[in-house]
Amino acid sequence: MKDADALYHELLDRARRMGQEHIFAYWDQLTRLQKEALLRQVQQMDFELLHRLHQTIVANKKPVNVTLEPVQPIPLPRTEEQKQQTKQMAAVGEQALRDGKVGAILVAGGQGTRLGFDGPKGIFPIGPVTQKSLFQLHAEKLLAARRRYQTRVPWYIMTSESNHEQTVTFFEQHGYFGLPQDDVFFFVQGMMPALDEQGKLIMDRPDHVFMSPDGHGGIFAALKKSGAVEDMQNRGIEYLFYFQVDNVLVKICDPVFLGYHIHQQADMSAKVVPKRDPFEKVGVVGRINGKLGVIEYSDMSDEEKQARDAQGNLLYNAGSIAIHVLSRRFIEKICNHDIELPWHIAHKKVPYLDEQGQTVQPDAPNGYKFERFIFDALNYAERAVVLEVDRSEEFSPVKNAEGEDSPSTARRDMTRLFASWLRTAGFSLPENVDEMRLEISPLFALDRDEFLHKVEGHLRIPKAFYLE
Ligand code: UD2
Repeated sequence: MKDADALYHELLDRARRMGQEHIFAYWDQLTRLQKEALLRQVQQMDFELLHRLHQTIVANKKPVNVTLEPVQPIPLPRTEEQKQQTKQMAAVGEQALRDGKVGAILVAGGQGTRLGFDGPKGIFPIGPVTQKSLFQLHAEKLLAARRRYQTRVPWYIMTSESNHEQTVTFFEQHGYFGLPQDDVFFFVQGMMPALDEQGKLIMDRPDHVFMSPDGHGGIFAALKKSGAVEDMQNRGIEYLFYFQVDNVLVKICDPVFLGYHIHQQADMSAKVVPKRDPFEKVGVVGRINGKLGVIEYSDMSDEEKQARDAQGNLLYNAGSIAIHVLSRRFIEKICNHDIELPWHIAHKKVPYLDEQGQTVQPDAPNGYKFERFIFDALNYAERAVVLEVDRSEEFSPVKNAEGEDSPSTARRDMTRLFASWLRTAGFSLPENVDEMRLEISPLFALDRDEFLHKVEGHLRIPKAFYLE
């Protein structure tokens, strides 16, 4: 670091010009280490950007006119022709996997506030019988895909400052769940400060400006900064399968989805399911002001959420399950700033300092946080595939401690899926399996077809059943 004193004066001057000099209010009371930490933090700050955000977003709260139109995804294969096409696309995807052109990206930087779990969400125990963690479940799917296609699939995992160490330690303690350590690449996403109603930075300690993760859209900057993009280039990775940590049913590196994306030379693609109900908390893939994109549930009006078409179906029904394929070239385009993703604003409770310099946890929202969303990149895709998939086979997220989208519904949905595999294979099971706990390791079978190949005959399944 430059001479601390000189840097302090330079940054104080910069802060003063932007009306933010209060961040140095406690300067004289700080230790040398605290001073250095604060300088390091302020040095990274883009005051101009924060000023623009305050001007354009916080100060200017006028509603923006957005036109929304539905899109028709590629439907689930029902006709013979559609089934044939699905097979062809799977073959394309499988070839890319065998050729070592596919990598996986997991975003796991979120804070999991709604689940109320202390620690990275990926370490949450979820296996219905084994209690294996979300991370292990995903890792085993990748390991199984590597074995099936005799390939390497580098795995890029985005963490945030608050959970990075715990995440890496968890992988180390578990021997990377059998994956070669060289093929697991952790990278940390960026942070953004918050602004109060007056556009001032919020301090949460005398030596620290409050910061929170910059959203999963921060992935592009973080991929570049960490060297992950370079790593993809060096390995000849062309397609990245993107998923979130919370979905227990995600078909990691699904060859059908990869195949469609590759066949249509898409930049970015998205999987969707029909919404469970008008108010389900998923974004909707649609045309926003004429361009393909995702409108987040919190940005839709109740009228839009409930709108119906002539057949009585929800008009905006393409629920985004946050599974994408991105071409590496498209990622590079965004990383090189050819494309700037917008910032979303959220009015939240942000810890702040009272007049005595004590940290206060507010009871009501007092600040604005800023996040970027990866799905806004769809707006810039010249070509994109939107593929409808079966919710019961591909989407069951762990979001809340109880009720919908919770650990118990995730375990139930895994059990139901495995029950359907077992039934197809001729096993006899009670009609309602919700009281049972069934689990089939990805290392035994990654999907229904593989399962059918491996098992034959009839068997009574005990109440708890695990197959590896
Ligand atoms: C997300 C989507 C929603 C729908 C749903 C499906 C957003 C804004 N909304 O809702 O449209 O597709 O998922 O399950 O994404 N994360 C980071 N860094 C961050 C913030 C989040 O890595 O700064 C990760 C987080 O760890 C998780 C994922 O992104 O894996 C989604 O985050 P979330 O749980 O906050 O999003 P949610 O459930 O509101």
